[in-house]
Amino acid sequence: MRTQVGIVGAGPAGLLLSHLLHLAGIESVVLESRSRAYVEARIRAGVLEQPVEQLLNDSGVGERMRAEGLRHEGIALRTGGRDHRIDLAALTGRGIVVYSQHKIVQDLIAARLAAGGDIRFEATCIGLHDLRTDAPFIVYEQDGRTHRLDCAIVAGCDGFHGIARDTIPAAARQSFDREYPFGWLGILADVAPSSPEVVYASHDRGFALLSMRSPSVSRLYLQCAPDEDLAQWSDDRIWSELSVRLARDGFALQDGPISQKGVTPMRSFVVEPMQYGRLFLLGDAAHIVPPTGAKGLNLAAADVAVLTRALTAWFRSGDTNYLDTYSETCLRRVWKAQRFSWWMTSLLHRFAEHSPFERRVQQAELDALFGSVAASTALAENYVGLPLIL
Ligand code: RFL
Ligand code: PHB
Repeated sequence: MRTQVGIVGAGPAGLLLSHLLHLAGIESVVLESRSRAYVEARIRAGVLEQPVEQLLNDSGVGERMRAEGLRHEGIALRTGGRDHRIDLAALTGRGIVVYSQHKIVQDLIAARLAAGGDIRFEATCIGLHDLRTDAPFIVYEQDGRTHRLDCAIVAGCDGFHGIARDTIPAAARQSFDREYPFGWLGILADVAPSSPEVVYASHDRGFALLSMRSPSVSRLYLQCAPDEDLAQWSDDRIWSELSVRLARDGFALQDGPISQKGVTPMRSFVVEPMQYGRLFLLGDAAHIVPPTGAKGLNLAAADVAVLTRALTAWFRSGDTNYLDTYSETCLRRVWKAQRFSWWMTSLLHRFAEHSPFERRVQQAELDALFGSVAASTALAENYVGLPLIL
């Protein structure tokens, strides 16, 4: 079997890449270790930056997002029982859309299959070979048999725990890693969101976040230990901790049945470069951000935009300029998002190791932000999203 671009992973990065390449007349095959049902139900990100919203609309997969996505023009930062609203629209002229990642995955799979696209589910890649030649190939297992996919380019879109990144010899890559001394306990609940906009709360007992998925489904998070034992968290305990951390005069947190619970450890990670011969890394395979800035999915989409431009030029005319600068171009945006996500995380979480002095400095930084249009604008510009290609 032969194709132009062999794509490992059917998350948002792999699927969007396959879709945009198809629009540019480039063939691909997507190999995904999980089932279609599994990837279509995996609950993850929810906040789309404006440039990503536009990319989905411009490429013809935005119909359901336009109908069901929740358009927000601001976010609230809550501390000391008071809200400071970051007016995204007034500060930047733009906003965000709250729309579930798993719906984007569903929309992209539907679009690829309708266009005759080749996505192979339950097909696990076990090796990427001859990456430094012009005839690389992927070995994968499906239906108990081993198969080979020959391609001109391999796109490693297999997430943080995939195989693509580790295929690059250790001497040819450098990793930058930071683990945070906490995680997030996230829930999905069948209850109308208690706030019309996303709320980021900094509290002495730890950070909390109120988000949503639809007018009747809420998504909330609590800062917790990175290895927090979920068994210790009854629904009642979760709701009562959320109401303490999200408290504000005139605000009442509505509770409801919890349909999903999970703990996510928090880390920042980047591998450089994001290319090795004919292998290109995209999305979580190359970088992880703590979710406080809501950047992970958005960064994956930006990598896809950069690689699509590069492959379009290369397949059309043999022009290697964009391909040669793929990693450098992506990393400019990746590091800006890393900085922003680290800063939002540091600003809003409770760090056990902080001295009383450092805690006061953290509070003063929030206060300085609230008192400054310039600082609020810097936050807003990053939150609504930098241009996809910097
Ligand atoms: P994914 O989505 O992990 O997809 C990788 C796919 O590769 C498959 N795979 C393989 N397939 C074949 N062979 C192999 N050997 C394979 N190994 C792996 C996997 O099964 C999977 O289907 O990576 P991708 O496409 O790069 O997308 C990245 C995003 O999923 C991620 O960055 C976001 O979800 C992060 N994130 C958020 N991002 C945002 O932009 N806004 C948010 O509000 C936001 N909130 C979040 C988040 C992530 C969270 N968690 C659970 C990590 C909130 C949470 C709680
Ligand atoms: C979410 O809705 O899941 C969400 C929102 C904002 C974040 C992270 C996650 O910063």
